[in-house]
Amino acid sequence: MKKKIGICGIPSSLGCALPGTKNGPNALRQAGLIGQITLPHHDFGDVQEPQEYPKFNSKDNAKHLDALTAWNTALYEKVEEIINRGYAPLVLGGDHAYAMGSLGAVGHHCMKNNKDLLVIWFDAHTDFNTPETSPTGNIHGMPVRVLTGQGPAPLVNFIKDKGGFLAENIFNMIGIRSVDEGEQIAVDQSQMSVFTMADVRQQGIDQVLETIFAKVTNNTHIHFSFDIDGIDPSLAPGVGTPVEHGLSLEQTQKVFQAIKQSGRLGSMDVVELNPDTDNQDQTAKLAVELVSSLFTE
Ligand SMILES: [Mn+2]
Repeated sequence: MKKKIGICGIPSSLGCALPGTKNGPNALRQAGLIGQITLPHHDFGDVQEPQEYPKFNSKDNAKHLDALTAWNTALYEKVEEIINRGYAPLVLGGDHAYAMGSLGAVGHHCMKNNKDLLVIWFDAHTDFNTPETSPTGNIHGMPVRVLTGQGPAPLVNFIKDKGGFLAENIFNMIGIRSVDEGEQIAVDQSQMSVFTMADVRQQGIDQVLETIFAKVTNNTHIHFSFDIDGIDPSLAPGVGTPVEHGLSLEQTQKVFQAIKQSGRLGSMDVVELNPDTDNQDQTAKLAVELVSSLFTE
């Protein structure tokens, strides 16, 4: 990366079922992430908990909608500030609901600067639910749908008012193996490129990465949304929503290598680390090793 890295944490787990992910930023820092980054960087600290915010009285099947909208607004503004000060944002979650604030700010920055945004969504889940299709009402299953224009009104309006929706065809998903029933219909009708674990097994990870990176030009800004649950839970047990039969260490490393070699990484989220379910910091240490590999010479 040519730019200096601007790190911030979002210590909240309101988008998922378990409370542990709010300690994700702290666990990543404790495991030595900042010290492992050898490129120029600055730690902007954690987003502060919003104290007063609008209440929407929404009847949607969407838990903590008011607070999550406020948290995402605060994160959006923090990421916007990091970008405006000339840094490439590295956001430490927190759960994946915070991709709305983070990727929202990145997306609008790319729109204003005529950059072609390409999102690599590394995940066990497509996160493409609406309140109608979600079995749980947990908003960390909805961020991609909200960013592309559907979902709970306060969140959809937040993205729309800040700068508009993102196009579906910029999303490239890897590691997918858990999609809810109604969500699957929407995924099939979407223009996203979704590579399931079955695709990875059939085509091989090299072919999958070749297909995705063929779209990268010298005007591409890659946003890497790294949900740790994309990795197999035997290697990364410390996540909020583990799903069996995920990406192996070698497959995961190949994804990271392809991103690094492209030279186009412009922003990143590291989400869903749950220290409560981790096994002696195994997952935090693995995440630090992988993430820091992108930010060294
Ligand atoms: Mn996710």
